[in-house]
Amino acid sequence: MVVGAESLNRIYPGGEDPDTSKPYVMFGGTPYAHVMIPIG
Ligand SMILES: [Cu+2]
Repeated sequence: MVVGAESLNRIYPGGEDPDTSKPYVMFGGTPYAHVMIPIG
């Protein structure tokens, strides 16, 4: 996880039903926003 960059919301897609096969923003727009990056 990559934590603490609000600007990530403009780079990676988010939303409530993200494509988890690609990097996506979790908790976008909150202080807990971070990018989830699939591994494996
Ligand atoms: Cu996460």
